[in-house]
Amino acid sequence: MTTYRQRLKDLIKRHEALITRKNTVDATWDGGVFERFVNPVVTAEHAPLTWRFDFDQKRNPHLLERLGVGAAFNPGAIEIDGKILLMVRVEGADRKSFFAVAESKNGIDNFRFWDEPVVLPETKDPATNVYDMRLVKHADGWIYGIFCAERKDPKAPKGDTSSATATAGIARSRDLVTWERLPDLKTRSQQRNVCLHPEFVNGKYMLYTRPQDGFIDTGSGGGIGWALIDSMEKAVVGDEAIMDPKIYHTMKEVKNGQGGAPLRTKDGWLHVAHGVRGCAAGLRYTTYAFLSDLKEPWKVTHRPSGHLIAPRGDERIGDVSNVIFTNGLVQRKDGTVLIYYASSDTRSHVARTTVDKLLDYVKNTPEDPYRTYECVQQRIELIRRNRKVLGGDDPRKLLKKLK
Ligand code: M1P
Repeated sequence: MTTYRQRLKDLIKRHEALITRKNTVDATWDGGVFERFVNPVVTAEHAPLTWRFDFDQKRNPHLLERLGVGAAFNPGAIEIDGKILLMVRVEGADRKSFFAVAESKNGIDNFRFWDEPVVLPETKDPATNVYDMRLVKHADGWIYGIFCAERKDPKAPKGDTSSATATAGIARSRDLVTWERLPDLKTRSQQRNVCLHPEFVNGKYMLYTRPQDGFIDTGSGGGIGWALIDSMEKAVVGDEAIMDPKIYHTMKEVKNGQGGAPLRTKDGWLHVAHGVRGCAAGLRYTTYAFLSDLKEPWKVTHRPSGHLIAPRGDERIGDVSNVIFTNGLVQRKDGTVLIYYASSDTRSHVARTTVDKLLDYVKNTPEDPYRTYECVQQRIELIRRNRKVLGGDDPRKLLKKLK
């Protein structure tokens, strides 16, 4: 039998080894638009041992886990003073999510949680669950966190213990430690995946929204919407329009939602979002990118077809399988872009690319023509152009020339 002392030593050593393990580029991935990494950046096992175990030997002689953590996913992301901070959705074994900040110098590995989770003040109508915070450093000087506040549906018939409502909760901070809770966003419909645009637009705050008729089923809603609002202290959406609709037989045929705040680039606002389609296995979530106008960010100027990041290998399996979700991306000074994404509502990963590559991707990937026939034409055009470049159809001939 392992002694208490031995178990304690093993636990601490294993945890430290996990946190400090180096992450390396996944050499088997060759899409070119972004790099994948071999390891996730944050997992449930990254949660500090002090959040999970009672280290008082008298009270816990077997050194059992008292408050388990099941998942660490859908992180918001921000760079402050050269460090990458992730606002991770940590899910307890009790299924309640809470927010906690994990910090790393390079944004690729060595993410370590701060000592305590975030204490997010409640409103007068407390939410049962909160999750998926988009962190935005706004031009007004505050760091805003907009997240989903979930409550039991007050209209649910007796015995229905699963119907819920989704509302956009709003909080702001200067340091990610102390948070001021503001009233929830007022809108006509339910909302999830709401994100604040980082700059004022026509002197107002701009929100990316995702109106939905129900908690899961978006009904007549489901696209990425936008709205200008006067104040964050009393945030009320009046007019709301859809800028990126859901579309039949695409990877966003069921619903879609803005990811982290878009990045300002010379050619427009660069967005990474998620799209959902249906299939026999249920819903399939992937991420996609698009570009919108610098002055009128609701005008989408470039829509490359298909997904940017889809579940691959182990990423396909988890608490909610077949899901890649993103709500955080960071542009570093040197032009590197770190896209944080979660796989299957279980763990968090990073994809690394550059502004240049993403702009090339969004501007030069053809749009989805929405019909097989047209898609084949697109591909034949590519093949024929390549034939001219290669002087044939077989890239292996190039190998000789390259030697
Ligand atoms: O389970 C997959 C995702 O489902 C929801 O996203 P959406 O609102 O687009 O359906 C969210 O609950 C998200 O957290 C989750 O990852």
